Amino acid sequence: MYFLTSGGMLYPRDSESRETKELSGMWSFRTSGSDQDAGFREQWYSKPLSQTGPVIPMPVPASYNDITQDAAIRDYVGWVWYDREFFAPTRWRTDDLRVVLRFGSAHYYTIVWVNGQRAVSHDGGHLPFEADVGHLLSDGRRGNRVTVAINNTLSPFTLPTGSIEYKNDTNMYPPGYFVQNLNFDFFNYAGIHRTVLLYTTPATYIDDITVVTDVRDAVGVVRYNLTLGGRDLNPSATCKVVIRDKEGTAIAKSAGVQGEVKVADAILWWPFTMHPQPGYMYTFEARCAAGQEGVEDVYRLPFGIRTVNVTKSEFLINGRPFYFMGFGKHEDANIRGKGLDYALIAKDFNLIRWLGANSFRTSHYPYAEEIMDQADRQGVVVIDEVPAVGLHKENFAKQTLQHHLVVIEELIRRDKNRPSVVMWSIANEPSSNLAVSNDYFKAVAERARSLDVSRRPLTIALSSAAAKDVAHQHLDVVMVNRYFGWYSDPGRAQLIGRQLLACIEEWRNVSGKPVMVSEYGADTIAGMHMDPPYVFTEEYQVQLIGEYHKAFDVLRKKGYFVGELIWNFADFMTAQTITRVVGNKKGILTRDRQPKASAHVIRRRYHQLVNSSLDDCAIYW
Ligand code: GCB
Repeated sequence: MYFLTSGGMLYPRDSESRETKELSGMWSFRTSGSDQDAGFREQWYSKPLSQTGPVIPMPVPASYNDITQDAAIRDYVGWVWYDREFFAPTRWRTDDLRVVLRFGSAHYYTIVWVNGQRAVSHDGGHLPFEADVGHLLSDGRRGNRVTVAINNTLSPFTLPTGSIEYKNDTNMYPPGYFVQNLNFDFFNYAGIHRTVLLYTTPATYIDDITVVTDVRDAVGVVRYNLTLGGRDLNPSATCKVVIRDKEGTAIAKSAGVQGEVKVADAILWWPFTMHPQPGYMYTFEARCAAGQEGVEDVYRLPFGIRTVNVTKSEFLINGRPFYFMGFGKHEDANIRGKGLDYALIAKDFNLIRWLGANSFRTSHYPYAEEIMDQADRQGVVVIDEVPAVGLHKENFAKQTLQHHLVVIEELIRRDKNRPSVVMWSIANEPSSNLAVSNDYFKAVAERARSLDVSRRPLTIALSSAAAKDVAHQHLDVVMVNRYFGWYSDPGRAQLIGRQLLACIEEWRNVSGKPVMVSEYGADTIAGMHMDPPYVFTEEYQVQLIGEYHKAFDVLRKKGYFVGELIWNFADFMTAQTITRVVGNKKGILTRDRQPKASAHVIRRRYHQLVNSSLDDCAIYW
């Protein structure tokens, strides 16, 4: 198998052989202004940024766009620069240790220098990247500097896609004037969005762990594979593996870099709507002394034991039918944009449980690992999506495909061990009616299938007409985005049932696969009321979703309809256009996470569905 990426991407965790040091806080920042090359020409990375021009404080992690009062920074397109200083403990200055600098994500194209030396570059946001930097660090007595240049420019070949348009009419625009067009409906937040940290491992280390689980007669079967990295790898090195339960008790053991461990009376990982003890996580503890020096590396990976299967009509978790009830979300909040925020993560998961939702889709890009951790631990099911949004005619190019394949690899490498992730979504609303998209998605789907040893099902949030679609043949589950009563026939809620039933039936007939609705909804200004209902009012959102729900109930009886995800969990920011009133307002919650009337309707429905349809299921708090 040919890998485009190299190495593992285990989440940095402290252990007796590993240490982490976060570099969160205030960094120095400035944009390149209109001279995009200045930072490279003048080598801003060779000294502190404050010595080559003016800087302002910029929080990390956060998007830079909404931090200042300056619209030029909010709307900036091009290179921005960050730096900060840090100390590396003297004890890290040894050949026995490897020191790694890791970024949870930065948007989009990023170059990193340590003490003026180039350390790593990475293309694309939403996913982690890292580099060994031990050899670049100063001795313990002097500080170190990390400099980061980030460019948020999108092209037809980036994911997500976009384009730069020069406006050449000098009667209308000054010379050199350009705009960045986005092929998607969310604000193009940029900056260092997730945690930056340093971590250490022994010089010979556990590079990656893959855990795949199965269940046979109440016995959990855990197949694992360890990859080792570093110099002086001892080919006959052995690894010890211990599986621990939630209390930390060792319940099974194995040895070797590959193997199978059996867990008797396994407590399965269940969604929180299906079991009194949901989100049960075991720990996979690996110890490898693989170097000639015999230093042991220890890594503890949380994992869950569960199965996922798709039949012609059903989505099964642990052999039981699962009906997706949830939403598409965004990483989005005021001031911090897409920046990681633990308070927001905790609040969102409390809201998910309050609403009784059992799932969400990471529309339209991979979310932070800290969010995924909560999904694992709280038993919330995730459809994990790559940032392939806005794929139209000109985007189905070799260059985009090459990047798409890398992104799929990076996502699967990062999230392959997560029990909450039950399906990969390999795109959102592509022009999958075009013949050219056939080979494209065939290639992406083949790559995803070959990488995920556990063979999670694949899907796409489709929006083309079923009869013309060429992508569904490469998928296991069909997701459909539909806006009847909104983008078509706005205000005519009475048409929704007829239109939705016809549409979904057609998808089923064409595909012969389980079908679900991955987006439906209406923009709604909180506090705006009108009766009879009128578009943009809370009454209309309630009426519209009520009509969808009636149709969903008819579809559920047909036996192949596997879920409903409302668009969106919360209001979110978009680019400035005349079709958006300070952002997209299809949230059932406001941007500051307060319920609109529709949130109560959704809450009642999700709770009732769980409590009525599956008698051994309830929402367990
Ligand atoms: C869609 C897109 C989503 C938009 C939504 C809308 O189909 O997938 O990104 O935000 O519609 O509100 O228009």
